[in-house]
Amino acid sequence: MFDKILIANRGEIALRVERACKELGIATVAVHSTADADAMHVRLADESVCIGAPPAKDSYLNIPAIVAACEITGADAVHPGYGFLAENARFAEILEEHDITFIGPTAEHVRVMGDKIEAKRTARALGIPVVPGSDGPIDDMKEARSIARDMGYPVLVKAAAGGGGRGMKVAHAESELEPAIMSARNEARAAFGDDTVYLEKYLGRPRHIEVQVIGDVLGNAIHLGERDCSLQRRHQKLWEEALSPALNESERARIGETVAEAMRKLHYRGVGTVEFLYEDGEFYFIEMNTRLQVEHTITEMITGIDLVIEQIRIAAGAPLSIRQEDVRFNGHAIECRINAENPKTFRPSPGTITHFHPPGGLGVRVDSGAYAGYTIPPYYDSLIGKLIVHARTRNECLMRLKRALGEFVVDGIETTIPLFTALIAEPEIVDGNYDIHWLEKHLANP
Ligand code: MV4
Repeated sequence: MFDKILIANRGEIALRVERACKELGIATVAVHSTADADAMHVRLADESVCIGAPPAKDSYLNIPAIVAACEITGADAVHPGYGFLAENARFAEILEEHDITFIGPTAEHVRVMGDKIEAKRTARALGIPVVPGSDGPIDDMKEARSIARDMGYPVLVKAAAGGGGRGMKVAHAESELEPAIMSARNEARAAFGDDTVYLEKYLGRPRHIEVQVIGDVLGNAIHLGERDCSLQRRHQKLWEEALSPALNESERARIGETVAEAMRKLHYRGVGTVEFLYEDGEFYFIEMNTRLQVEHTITEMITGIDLVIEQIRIAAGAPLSIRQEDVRFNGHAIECRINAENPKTFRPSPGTITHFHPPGGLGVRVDSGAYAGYTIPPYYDSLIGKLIVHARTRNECLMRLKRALGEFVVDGIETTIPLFTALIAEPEIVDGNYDIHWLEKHLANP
């Protein structure tokens, strides 16, 4: 097992990883930019190293500085968290070249799943249902028109290097296809330096359902059920649930086992999330994330499994500590992302928190590094914490969530808390009857 883990991240996820390390008796090294010197993840770590100026490129994305911090402190493994370098295959390789363990999948699997065309090909070969589409990059308009005609409009143009909605354009008719491809290429070239695009049949009212998987070095792989992440605004998840209110037992077992079997065939090592669109009872693979996700917490609440402890044990070569038949889904969990943003305009609201009182009580968890007197820096994403609520049923969970939101005091900045209080009063939310467009439609016509 590792003696010392460097956490190459910040905010609530850095704290989350520190907690797992401490429970395993592993020393922790925090890294921080000059803007995060007073952050809680620095205070609670055993050691800390300043790795650069506030801009991420100078600090949390600064691979030489992070490797140097490992050398200085003698860290024998790095946990990347999510975002920043978590899905950077080159970072994983560089760490391995320095005999430092990257707590994550192999660089090979990070690379394969980072290319959305390669990821689809791999998923399909492993027996996972995928969205009908071009099966490869679009090289010329003649080919594109032919494929789109065969599929039927609307079609979606997607960037191979994309993900999270970047470099995506819809074409509702052939006349829109070439402009959509040109626009997607330009956006992809600017954002990723790679203008490779592919086509998919556009699904109009799907849900976003993702399946949590864990694999170990011995080739075991299990699934831990799904999460419903359909409540998003501009591809930013705000409210996630486990399990999905839309799936029945047989659908859940079918997609879970399909994914687990695929991960066994792939010899996938570590935690991962396989993302689907779900429409009219059918699942369509869109992407795989080879990292721990923000919303891993709700899976932990219903299964009782600490996903970060599993990640660390697996990276140290241990076998999975649970078998598929041991996995139980108890109750229901909902996570609300507390962002330092205006709850109506979503304009960022950085600044100093003057009072911070998180809710508590049975089934209430708050993962946050915020505290009274903490000044939220403007350089990073606006997430200041996650409110996670667990109860025996979804209705009890909604009641508990409403009570917890009412207790949550964050003064000095604006947050998304009032948004969630409003959502709980919406009949379609109470019924779990929403798709990926519901939130943006609701915000446009409250
Ligand atoms: C789609 C789609 C409809 N049809 N693919 C958005 C980001 C990336 N995860 C894939 N995304 C989508 N892919 C096809 N063929 C709709 C979306 C999409 C979406 C997906 C999940 C959650 C929220 C979304 C918001 C807008 C579009």
